[in-house]
Amino acid sequence: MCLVVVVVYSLTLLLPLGQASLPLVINTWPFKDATGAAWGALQSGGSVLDAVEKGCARCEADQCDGSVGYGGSPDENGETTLDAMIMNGDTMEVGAVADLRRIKNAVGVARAVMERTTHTMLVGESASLFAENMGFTAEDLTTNKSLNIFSEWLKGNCQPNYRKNVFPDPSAHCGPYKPRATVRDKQMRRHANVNSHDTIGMIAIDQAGHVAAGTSTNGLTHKVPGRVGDSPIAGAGAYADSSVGGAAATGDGDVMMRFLPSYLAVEQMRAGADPSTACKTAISRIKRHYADFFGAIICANTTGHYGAACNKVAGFSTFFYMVSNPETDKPALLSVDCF
Ligand code: SD4
Repeated sequence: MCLVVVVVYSLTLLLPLGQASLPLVINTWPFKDATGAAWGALQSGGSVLDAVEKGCARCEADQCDGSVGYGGSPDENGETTLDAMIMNGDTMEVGAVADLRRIKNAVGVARAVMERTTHTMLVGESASLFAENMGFTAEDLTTNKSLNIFSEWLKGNCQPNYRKNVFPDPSAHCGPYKPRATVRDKQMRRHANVNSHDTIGMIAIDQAGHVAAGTSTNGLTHKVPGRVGDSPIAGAGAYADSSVGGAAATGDGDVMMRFLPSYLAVEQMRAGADPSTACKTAISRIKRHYADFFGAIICANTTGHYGAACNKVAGFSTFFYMVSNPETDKPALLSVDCF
Protein backbone atom coordinates (compact mmCIF):
# COMPACT_ATOMS: atom_id res chain seq x y z
CA MET A 1 0.00 0.00 0.00
CA CYS A 2 2.81 2.46 0.88
CA LEU A 3 4.23 2.25 -2.62
CA VAL A 4 0.81 2.74 -4.11
CA VAL A 5 0.23 5.80 -1.98
CA VAL A 6 3.56 7.34 -2.97
CA VAL A 7 2.87 6.71 -6.65
CA VAL A 8 -0.63 8.10 -6.42
CA TYR A 9 0.62 11.14 -4.53
CA SER A 10 2.93 11.93 -7.37
CA LEU A 11 0.18 11.57 -9.95
CA THR A 12 -2.60 13.46 -8.26
CA LEU A 13 -3.39 16.91 -7.08
CA LEU A 14 -3.65 17.36 -3.34
CA LEU A 15 -6.84 19.18 -2.54
CA PRO A 16 -7.49 21.38 0.48
CA LEU A 17 -9.85 19.28 2.55
CA GLY A 18 -13.55 19.44 1.98
CA GLN A 19 -14.16 22.13 -0.68
CA ALA A 20 -17.78 21.60 -1.62
CA SER A 21 -18.72 21.48 -5.27
CA LEU A 22 -20.94 19.45 -7.57
CA PRO A 23 -20.83 17.15 -9.38
CA LEU A 24 -18.81 14.98 -7.03
CA VAL A 25 -17.20 11.56 -7.14
CA ILE A 26 -15.63 10.21 -3.97
CA ASN A 27 -14.24 6.74 -3.38
CA THR A 28 -12.32 4.73 -0.81
CA TRP A 29 -8.54 4.20 -1.10
CA PRO A 30 -6.17 5.76 -3.66
CA PHE A 31 -7.90 4.17 -6.64
CA LYS A 32 -7.33 7.12 -8.92
CA ASP A 33 -8.24 5.46 -12.20
CA ALA A 34 -11.57 4.38 -10.79
CA THR A 35 -12.29 7.98 -9.77
CA GLY A 36 -11.27 9.12 -13.23
CA ALA A 37 -13.54 6.56 -14.89
CA ALA A 38 -16.51 7.66 -12.79
CA TRP A 39 -15.75 11.33 -13.39
CA GLY A 40 -15.41 10.69 -17.12
CA ALA A 41 -18.81 9.02 -17.14
CA LEU A 42 -20.40 12.08 -15.54
CA GLN A 43 -18.58 14.48 -17.87
CA SER A 44 -19.79 12.62 -20.91
CA GLY A 45 -23.40 12.94 -19.82
CA GLY A 46 -23.77 9.66 -17.94
CA SER A 47 -25.92 9.31 -14.87
CA VAL A 48 -24.65 8.92 -11.33
CA LEU A 49 -25.40 5.20 -11.64
CA ASP A 50 -23.26 5.06 -14.77
CA ALA A 51 -20.49 6.82 -12.89
CA VAL A 52 -20.54 4.41 -9.94
CA GLU A 53 -20.78 1.40 -12.23
CA LYS A 54 -17.93 2.58 -14.47
CA GLY A 55 -15.75 3.55 -11.51
CA CYS A 56 -16.17 0.26 -9.67
CA ALA A 57 -15.84 -1.71 -12.93
CA ARG A 58 -12.53 0.00 -13.59
CA CYS A 59 -11.25 -1.33 -10.27
CA GLU A 60 -12.57 -4.80 -11.10
CA ALA A 61 -10.68 -4.77 -14.39
CA ASP A 62 -7.52 -3.29 -12.83
CA GLN A 63 -7.69 -5.62 -9.79
CA CYS A 64 -7.20 -2.54 -7.58
CA ASP A 65 -4.64 -3.59 -4.96
CA GLY A 66 -5.69 -7.21 -5.47
CA SER A 67 -8.73 -6.66 -3.27
CA VAL A 68 -11.21 -5.92 -6.03
CA GLY A 69 -12.05 -8.15 -8.96
CA TYR A 70 -10.55 -11.41 -10.21
CA GLY A 71 -7.37 -13.06 -8.98
CA GLY A 72 -7.48 -11.78 -5.41
CA SER A 73 -8.47 -12.95 -1.92
CA PRO A 74 -8.72 -16.69 -2.65
CA ASP A 75 -11.00 -18.45 -0.18
CA GLU A 76 -10.24 -21.69 1.69
CA ASN A 77 -10.71 -23.57 -1.58
CA GLY A 78 -8.48 -21.19 -3.51
CA GLU A 79 -11.41 -19.63 -5.37
CA THR A 80 -11.96 -15.90 -5.85
CA THR A 81 -15.59 -14.87 -5.36
CA LEU A 82 -16.98 -11.37 -5.67
CA ASP A 83 -19.45 -9.16 -3.77
CA ALA A 84 -20.84 -5.91 -5.19
CA MET A 85 -23.79 -3.56 -4.96
CA ILE A 86 -25.17 -0.42 -6.52
CA MET A 87 -27.89 1.86 -5.14
CA ASN A 88 -30.04 4.48 -6.80
CA GLY A 89 -30.66 7.29 -4.31
CA ASP A 90 -33.62 8.60 -6.31
CA THR A 91 -35.67 5.42 -6.30
CA MET A 92 -33.99 3.60 -3.38
CA GLU A 93 -33.55 0.60 -5.67
CA VAL A 94 -30.59 -1.65 -4.95
CA GLY A 95 -28.94 -4.36 -7.00
CA ALA A 96 -26.43 -6.65 -5.35
CA VAL A 97 -24.53 -9.87 -5.91
CA ALA A 98 -22.69 -11.93 -3.33
CA ASP A 99 -20.42 -14.95 -3.58
CA LEU A 100 -20.45 -14.41 -7.35
CA ARG A 101 -18.29 -16.91 -9.20
CA ARG A 102 -16.57 -16.86 -12.60
CA ILE A 103 -17.83 -13.40 -13.61
CA LYS A 104 -15.36 -10.49 -13.50
CA ASN A 105 -17.75 -7.55 -13.71
CA ALA A 106 -19.59 -7.95 -10.40
CA VAL A 107 -20.90 -4.38 -10.22
CA GLY A 108 -22.31 -4.76 -13.73
CA VAL A 109 -24.19 -7.87 -12.61
CA ALA A 110 -25.39 -5.95 -9.53
CA ARG A 111 -26.80 -3.28 -11.81
CA ALA A 112 -28.48 -5.95 -13.92
CA VAL A 113 -30.11 -7.36 -10.77
CA MET A 114 -31.46 -3.87 -10.06
CA GLU A 115 -32.59 -3.10 -13.58
CA ARG A 116 -33.65 -6.50 -14.90
CA THR A 117 -35.31 -8.08 -11.87
CA THR A 118 -37.49 -6.82 -9.06
CA HIS A 119 -35.10 -8.45 -6.56
CA THR A 120 -32.35 -6.80 -4.57
CA MET A 121 -29.67 -9.49 -4.25
CA LEU A 122 -28.64 -12.71 -5.98
CA VAL A 123 -25.98 -15.03 -4.62
CA GLY A 124 -23.61 -17.84 -5.54
CA GLU A 125 -23.99 -20.14 -8.51
CA SER A 126 -27.46 -18.82 -9.30
CA ALA A 127 -26.09 -15.28 -9.52
CA SER A 128 -23.47 -16.51 -11.99
CA LEU A 129 -26.11 -18.23 -14.07
CA PHE A 130 -28.20 -15.07 -14.04
CA ALA A 131 -25.15 -13.10 -15.16
CA GLU A 132 -24.46 -15.48 -18.04
CA ASN A 133 -28.07 -15.21 -19.13
CA MET A 134 -27.73 -11.44 -19.06
CA GLY A 135 -24.74 -11.65 -21.41
CA PHE A 136 -21.80 -11.53 -18.99
CA THR A 137 -18.89 -13.81 -19.86
CA ALA A 138 -18.08 -16.70 -17.53
CA GLU A 139 -14.34 -17.16 -17.01
CA ASP A 140 -11.95 -18.48 -14.41
CA LEU A 141 -11.15 -15.80 -11.81
CA THR A 142 -7.99 -17.63 -10.70
CA THR A 143 -4.60 -16.14 -11.54
CA ASN A 144 -1.03 -17.27 -10.84
CA LYS A 145 -1.02 -14.76 -7.99
CA SER A 146 -4.16 -16.12 -6.34
CA LEU A 147 -2.93 -19.69 -6.86
CA ASN A 148 0.33 -18.78 -5.21
CA ILE A 149 -1.39 -17.14 -2.21
CA PHE A 150 -3.50 -20.26 -1.85
CA SER A 151 -0.65 -22.77 -2.10
CA GLU A 152 1.51 -20.80 0.37
CA TRP A 153 -1.42 -20.80 2.78
CA LEU A 154 -1.85 -24.56 2.45
CA LYS A 155 1.88 -25.03 3.02
CA GLY A 156 1.61 -22.92 6.17
CA ASN A 157 -1.05 -25.16 7.74
CA CYS A 158 -3.87 -22.90 6.53
CA GLN A 159 -2.77 -19.97 8.69
CA PRO A 160 -4.37 -17.55 9.20
CA ASN A 161 -8.02 -18.55 8.95
CA TYR A 162 -11.40 -17.45 10.30
CA ARG A 163 -12.43 -20.61 12.17
CA LYS A 164 -13.13 -20.95 15.89
CA ASN A 165 -14.60 -23.53 18.24
CA VAL A 166 -13.78 -26.40 15.91
CA PHE A 167 -11.33 -29.28 15.81
CA PRO A 168 -8.66 -29.85 14.76
CA ASP A 169 -7.36 -26.66 16.39
CA PRO A 170 -7.73 -24.06 13.62
CA SER A 171 -4.81 -22.02 14.95
CA ALA A 172 -2.46 -24.83 14.00
CA HIS A 173 -4.17 -27.08 11.48
CA CYS A 174 -6.04 -27.18 8.20
CA GLY A 175 -9.54 -28.61 7.99
CA PRO A 176 -11.85 -30.27 7.37
CA TYR A 177 -13.16 -28.97 10.68
CA LYS A 178 -15.85 -30.37 12.94
CA PRO A 179 -17.64 -28.47 15.71
CA ARG A 180 -16.02 -28.76 19.14
CA ALA A 181 -18.30 -30.02 21.87
CA THR A 182 -18.00 -26.78 23.81
CA VAL A 183 -18.21 -23.26 22.50
CA ARG A 184 -15.92 -20.85 24.26
CA ASP A 185 -17.68 -17.52 24.05
CA LYS A 186 -14.56 -15.64 24.87
CA GLN A 187 -12.44 -17.35 22.25
CA MET A 188 -11.53 -14.60 19.84
CA ARG A 189 -10.22 -15.74 16.51
CA ARG A 190 -8.71 -13.53 13.90
CA HIS A 191 -10.73 -10.76 12.33
CA ALA A 192 -9.88 -9.01 9.11
CA ASN A 193 -6.98 -6.64 9.60
CA VAL A 194 -5.16 -3.85 7.84
CA ASN A 195 -3.61 -6.30 5.42
CA SER A 196 -6.90 -7.58 4.07
CA HIS A 197 -8.35 -4.31 2.88
CA ASP A 198 -9.11 -2.16 -0.09
CA THR A 199 -12.65 -2.69 -1.26
CA ILE A 200 -13.80 0.11 -3.51
CA GLY A 201 -16.77 2.05 -2.20
CA MET A 202 -17.93 4.99 -4.30
CA ILE A 203 -20.48 7.81 -4.15
CA ALA A 204 -21.44 9.96 -7.15
CA ILE A 205 -23.61 13.08 -6.93
CA ASP A 206 -24.52 15.17 -9.94
CA GLN A 207 -25.32 18.87 -10.26
CA ALA A 208 -29.01 18.21 -9.68
CA GLY A 209 -28.32 16.28 -6.47
CA HIS A 210 -28.99 12.78 -7.78
CA VAL A 211 -27.02 10.34 -5.64
CA ALA A 212 -25.77 6.83 -6.35
CA ALA A 213 -23.42 4.65 -4.33
CA GLY A 214 -21.80 1.28 -4.85
CA THR A 215 -19.09 -1.15 -3.87
CA SER A 216 -17.08 -3.99 -5.32
CA THR A 217 -14.73 -6.41 -3.57
CA ASN A 218 -13.35 -9.91 -3.53
CA GLY A 219 -13.77 -9.94 0.24
CA LEU A 220 -11.23 -11.45 2.59
CA THR A 221 -8.29 -13.69 1.78
CA HIS A 222 -8.79 -17.25 3.10
CA LYS A 223 -12.45 -16.61 3.93
CA VAL A 224 -14.68 -19.58 4.57
CA PRO A 225 -16.34 -20.46 1.24
CA GLY A 226 -19.76 -18.85 1.07
CA ARG A 227 -18.76 -15.95 3.33
CA VAL A 228 -20.34 -12.66 2.33
CA GLY A 229 -19.13 -9.38 3.80
CA ASP A 230 -20.64 -5.94 4.24
CA SER A 231 -19.94 -4.67 0.75
CA PRO A 232 -23.08 -5.97 -1.03
CA ILE A 233 -25.40 -5.19 1.88
CA ALA A 234 -27.40 -1.98 1.51
CA GLY A 235 -26.77 0.28 4.50
CA ALA A 236 -23.59 -1.60 5.39
CA GLY A 237 -21.28 -1.40 2.34
CA ALA A 238 -22.98 1.65 0.88
CA TYR A 239 -26.15 3.69 1.01
CA ALA A 240 -27.62 6.48 -1.12
CA ASP A 241 -30.59 8.78 -0.65
CA SER A 242 -30.93 11.72 -3.01
CA SER A 243 -32.72 13.72 -0.34
CA VAL A 244 -29.56 13.55 1.80
CA GLY A 245 -26.38 12.10 0.28
CA GLY A 246 -24.45 8.87 0.39
CA ALA A 247 -21.89 6.84 2.30
CA ALA A 248 -19.66 3.83 1.61
CA ALA A 249 -17.56 1.72 3.92
CA THR A 250 -14.45 -0.43 3.79
CA GLY A 251 -12.77 -2.70 6.29
CA ASP A 252 -13.70 -5.70 8.39
CA GLY A 253 -17.08 -6.45 6.90
CA ASP A 254 -17.90 -9.23 9.34
CA VAL A 255 -17.91 -6.67 12.13
CA MET A 256 -19.03 -3.60 10.21
CA MET A 257 -22.15 -5.16 8.69
CA ARG A 258 -23.58 -5.60 12.19
CA PHE A 259 -23.88 -1.82 12.51
CA LEU A 260 -25.08 -0.66 9.08
CA PRO A 261 -22.54 2.19 9.15
CA SER A 262 -23.44 3.62 5.74
CA TYR A 263 -27.11 3.84 6.68
CA LEU A 264 -26.24 5.38 10.03
CA ALA A 265 -24.01 7.99 8.39
CA VAL A 266 -26.71 8.98 5.90
CA GLU A 267 -29.26 9.25 8.70
CA GLN A 268 -26.86 11.43 10.68
CA MET A 269 -26.54 13.74 7.68
CA ARG A 270 -30.31 13.77 7.33
CA ALA A 271 -30.47 14.95 10.92
CA GLY A 272 -28.11 17.82 10.09
CA ALA A 273 -24.62 16.44 10.73
CA ASP A 274 -21.88 17.48 8.32
CA PRO A 275 -20.34 14.54 6.41
CA SER A 276 -17.17 14.30 8.54
CA THR A 277 -19.17 14.21 11.75
CA ALA A 278 -21.62 11.69 10.28
CA CYS A 279 -18.72 9.45 9.25
CA LYS A 280 -17.20 9.74 12.75
CA THR A 281 -20.47 8.82 14.40
CA ALA A 282 -20.71 5.66 12.28
CA ILE A 283 -17.17 4.64 13.22
CA SER A 284 -17.73 5.49 16.91
CA ARG A 285 -20.80 3.28 17.06
CA ILE A 286 -18.74 0.26 15.99
CA LYS A 287 -15.79 1.22 18.22
CA ARG A 288 -17.99 1.03 21.28
CA HIS A 289 -18.26 -2.70 20.76
CA TYR A 290 -15.13 -3.53 18.77
CA ALA A 291 -12.46 -1.04 19.80
CA ASP A 292 -9.84 -2.62 17.55
CA PHE A 293 -11.90 -3.18 14.40
CA PHE A 294 -10.32 -2.23 11.10
CA GLY A 295 -12.48 0.08 9.03
CA ALA A 296 -13.17 3.42 7.38
CA ILE A 297 -16.09 5.23 5.79
CA ILE A 298 -16.64 8.05 3.30
CA CYS A 299 -19.67 10.37 3.40
CA ALA A 300 -21.00 13.08 1.07
CA ASN A 301 -24.11 15.21 0.98
CA THR A 302 -26.11 16.78 -1.82
CA THR A 303 -24.49 20.19 -1.31
CA GLY A 304 -21.19 18.60 -2.39
CA HIS A 305 -19.64 18.52 1.08
CA TYR A 306 -17.79 15.34 1.94
CA GLY A 307 -15.68 13.74 4.63
CA ALA A 308 -14.26 10.48 5.90
CA ALA A 309 -13.38 8.75 9.15
CA CYS A 310 -11.49 5.65 10.24
CA ASN A 311 -10.72 3.69 13.36
CA LYS A 312 -7.14 4.05 14.54
CA VAL A 313 -5.50 0.68 15.09
CA ALA A 314 -1.92 -0.57 14.88
CA GLY A 315 -0.74 -0.10 11.30
CA PHE A 316 -3.70 2.05 10.28
CA SER A 317 -3.60 5.68 11.36
CA THR A 318 -4.36 7.43 8.07
CA PHE A 319 -7.04 6.61 5.55
CA PHE A 320 -6.61 7.68 1.93
CA TYR A 321 -9.50 8.37 -0.38
CA MET A 322 -10.11 10.04 -3.73
CA VAL A 323 -12.26 12.99 -4.71
CA SER A 324 -13.17 14.50 -8.06
CA ASN A 325 -15.22 17.66 -8.33
CA PRO A 326 -14.98 20.90 -10.34
CA GLU A 327 -12.44 22.21 -7.80
CA THR A 328 -10.05 19.33 -8.36
CA ASP A 329 -10.35 19.09 -12.12
CA LYS A 330 -8.57 15.72 -11.93
CA PRO A 331 -8.83 13.07 -9.21
CA ALA A 332 -7.35 14.32 -5.94
CA LEU A 333 -5.91 12.19 -3.19
CA LEU A 334 -7.09 13.12 0.29
CA SER A 335 -6.43 11.64 3.68
CA VAL A 336 -7.95 11.69 7.10
CA ASP A 337 -6.30 10.89 10.42
CA CYS A 338 -7.98 7.96 12.13
CA PHE A 339 -9.25 8.47 15.68
C1 SD4 B 1 -15.32 -7.30 3.27
N1 SD4 B 1 -15.42 -4.93 3.57
O1 SD4 B 1 -15.61 -8.17 2.48
C2 SD4 B 1 -14.86 -5.97 2.75
C3 SD4 B 1 -13.38 -5.94 2.72
C4 SD4 B 1 -12.85 -4.58 2.71
O2 SD4 B 1 -11.27 -3.10 2.87
O3 SD4 B 1 -13.47 -3.59 2.65
N2 SD4 B 1 -11.66 -4.39 2.82
O4 SD4 B 1 -15.36 -7.45 4.48
